[in-house]
Amino acid sequence: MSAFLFVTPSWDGHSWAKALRHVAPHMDVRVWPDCGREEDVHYVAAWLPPANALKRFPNLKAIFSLGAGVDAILSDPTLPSGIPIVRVNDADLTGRMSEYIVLHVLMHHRQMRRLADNQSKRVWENFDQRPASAMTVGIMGLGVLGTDAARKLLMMGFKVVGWSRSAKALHGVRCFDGASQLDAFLNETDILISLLPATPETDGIINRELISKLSCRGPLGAPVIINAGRGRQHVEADILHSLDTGRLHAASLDVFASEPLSTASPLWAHPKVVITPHNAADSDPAVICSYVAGQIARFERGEELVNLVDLKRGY
Ligand code: NDP
Ligand code: OXD
Repeated sequence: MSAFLFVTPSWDGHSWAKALRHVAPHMDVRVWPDCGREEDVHYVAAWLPPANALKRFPNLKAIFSLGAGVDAILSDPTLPSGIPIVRVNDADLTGRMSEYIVLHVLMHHRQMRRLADNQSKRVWENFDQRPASAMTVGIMGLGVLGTDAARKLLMMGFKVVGWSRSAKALHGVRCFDGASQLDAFLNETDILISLLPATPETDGIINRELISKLSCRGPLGAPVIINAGRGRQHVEADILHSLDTGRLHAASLDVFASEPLSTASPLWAHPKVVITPHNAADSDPAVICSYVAGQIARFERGEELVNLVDLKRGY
């Protein structure tokens, strides 16, 4: 007996199970907490699994993250060791993220909030509007998502710079890498995007000091931050302080240190903040289940799993 278990306490696991049964009708698919015999569970697919959940399955062969980020799985103190962890790398999710990035870059660049405010007051204000080529977008994280977003921003005419851990060569993108080149990257950046994973190195990276190093030479006179990576990366008090002093022009935040964002957070009502509920790039059950079923079929034929998480790097 080989069973597949969905551990998705904050999502409807049954609709995920239905999608997997559709593409792999032969599979014994179960939904947490109804695990059945724990020895039967060979594969788990997880999103925000409860701590200590995965150690219960002695015959686990692979863990699938149902999103691209794996920080919640890796933070489990009793995560079974030696089990491969596969993350999502799929064109559907990547395309959704690039939609979000292009949307928010354009929204700030074309000052849509100012226009909406003017409309609400019946004000006809034809302010100066610069072309995309006057704006440099800096992307922290040039992985699967950052690379696609960079490509699409270039197509819109923006200048694009990028920063990653290891050196990269991307056509049309000035690439920086490592801690020693971070300041040079920030100095070029008018709109900063984070598509970094959550790791100890990226925790709190978007703080007052980093913001003070961003360019103020862009068309808006102060930089913009768009965080679609992980909420632990930005320091909320520093974002608010920088917005209130004018050092930061605006921020789009899709991810937060604690989700859902507390109704008491001052971010909600801040006129320079755009909040989205961690939906920059949703995981579509039909798409992701066919990706997972494909990986299991490969694995059972004796082929390698792909898009494995590197536990040493933490992403
Ligand atoms: P990848 O692993 O493909 O890319 C991660 C990138 O970050 C790589 O370029 C990596 O550098 C870089 N990086 C990691 N650590 C550092 C560091 N310390 N300093 C500099 N660069 C660093 O991930 P994806 O592009 O697929 O996804 C990125 C993140 O986006 C996910 O981990 C997740 O947190 C978030 N996400 C958010 C979603 C949402 O809806 N808001 C949806 C999906 C993902 P290198 O290339 O050198 O390894
Ligand atoms: C994520 C995702 O990692 O939604 O946030 O894929």
